[in-house]
Amino acid sequence: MFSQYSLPYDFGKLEPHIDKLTMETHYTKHHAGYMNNLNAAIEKNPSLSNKTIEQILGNLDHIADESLRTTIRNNGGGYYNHNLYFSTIAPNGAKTPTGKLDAQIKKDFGSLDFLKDAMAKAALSRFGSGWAFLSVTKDGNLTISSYPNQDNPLMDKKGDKPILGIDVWEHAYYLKYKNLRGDYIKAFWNVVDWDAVGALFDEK
Ligand code: MN3
Repeated sequence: MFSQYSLPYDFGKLEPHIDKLTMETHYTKHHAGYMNNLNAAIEKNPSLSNKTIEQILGNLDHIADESLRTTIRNNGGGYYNHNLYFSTIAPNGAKTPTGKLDAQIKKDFGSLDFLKDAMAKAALSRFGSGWAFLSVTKDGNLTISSYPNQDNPLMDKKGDKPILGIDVWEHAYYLKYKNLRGDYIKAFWNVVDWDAVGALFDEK
């Protein structure tokens, strides 16, 4: 059984950048919904029960039944993506990366601001619902990508591991920002905890 990343702070703590109702709905309804649907699908298909979520999403083609594969892709992807999202945002998180991640950002993007611009562009240009991710490649470089729905880099089998994701489904911002996705993305940078992102980079 998969469980949600447990949020170590109250839903209102990311105000004014991400409002309380959005955080609460996003975590207790959307994220919990993906997790519950994933667990229900796995309960009916015990062969998946001893696998990690990374193993499951990296081998979707091993699931023969098309309907089950779609269920796992959407809900397993949603479960994984939201665990990443909620575990890398925090009130009073580290405002800038340090150590190895900082060095790699400078090497691959020139500066943190260039990285933010590139990731914001990927998030803004995603038509409809989806995500923009910052990932580590198997060679240890950083790369930015964008995916529709709840897809993510694990599904590509290239060995990329996401370390930060911007959720650009409207449920992530519409209550406060309405149609202004760009304003939400700008606000998102205020709540990223670069220590959490750095820890994921280091454990790659
Ligand atoms: Mn979401």
